[in-house]
Amino acid sequence: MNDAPVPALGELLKDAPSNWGKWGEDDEVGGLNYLGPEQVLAAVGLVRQGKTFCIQRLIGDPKGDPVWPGRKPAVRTQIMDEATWDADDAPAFPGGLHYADDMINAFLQGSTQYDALGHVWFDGQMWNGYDARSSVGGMDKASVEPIAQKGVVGRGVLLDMARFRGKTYLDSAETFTHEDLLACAESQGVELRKRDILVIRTNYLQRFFELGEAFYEGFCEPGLVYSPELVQWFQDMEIPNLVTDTIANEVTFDPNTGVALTLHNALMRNLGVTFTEIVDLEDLAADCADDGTYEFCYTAAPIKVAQGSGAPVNPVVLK
Ligand code: UVW
Repeated sequence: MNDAPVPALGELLKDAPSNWGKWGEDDEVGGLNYLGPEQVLAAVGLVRQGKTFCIQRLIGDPKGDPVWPGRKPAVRTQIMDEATWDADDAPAFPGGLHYADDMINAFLQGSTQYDALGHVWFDGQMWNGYDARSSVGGMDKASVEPIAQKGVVGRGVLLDMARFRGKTYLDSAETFTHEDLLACAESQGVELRKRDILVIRTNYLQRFFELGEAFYEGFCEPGLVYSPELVQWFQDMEIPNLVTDTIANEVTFDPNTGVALTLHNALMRNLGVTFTEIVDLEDLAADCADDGTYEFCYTAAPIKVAQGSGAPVNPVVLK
């Protein structure tokens, strides 16, 4: 990084493309509007082998749950189990019914998740120009609720950047561009088309499973890096949904400007591209490498959380 002062997002993105108003002044799902019946039917037509891949990470994985710094992994608490029923004051149900109950206390962005379009902002405005004050006490605008209500079905394409670069996993702060995605697709023998759901594998979280808490020292994930050309490419390609196996879908700090999470703003806030993060692509990637088929029907429905800034999800990929 150079020594120049870090620009404000408003300055950096002042001439960047925007889709505010494109789907009406009340829109809350942005680029998911690109996924209509035509895209759903085309995606379903890609199901040829009957294979399914559930790409959520395991909440409560004994290896640990990687989360954005400052968040905490979900905690599952057992409330009732067989011991409950041994107690003197145990509830009694006719017929001898026993059951187990548990609960989780979790950041909505603490595992595999969809971000609401209003999840990030700058200069007091979020997706579609909504006032950022509408986030106070719960998202009254651009929450995850409309995304969960709509669901996501479309043609997904896996772009295995780790394999493409001949690495077990990408390095911290390693970047790639839309041109690298195109080169990766070409090497995999798959074409990227308009309105595709991009599913990008870095396998970077393998580092978390190897290092544990030391993973967070000097934290800077690898990923896509901002450029005006990249943003224009997403706009021209009408990309509805960006799915990756990293915590935040892009290089954490732009090596050119020092700005944090530029693409969250250029793509999510400005264009309405929905972000899906922390997916587990290992089984899917192995299968794609095995059968040479990198396109599939991608489906996902985050759980419905009123006013949520995001929601957990277990996307299902069908081949
Ligand atoms: C932030 O935006 C801080 O995190 P994420 O999109 O990874 O949930």
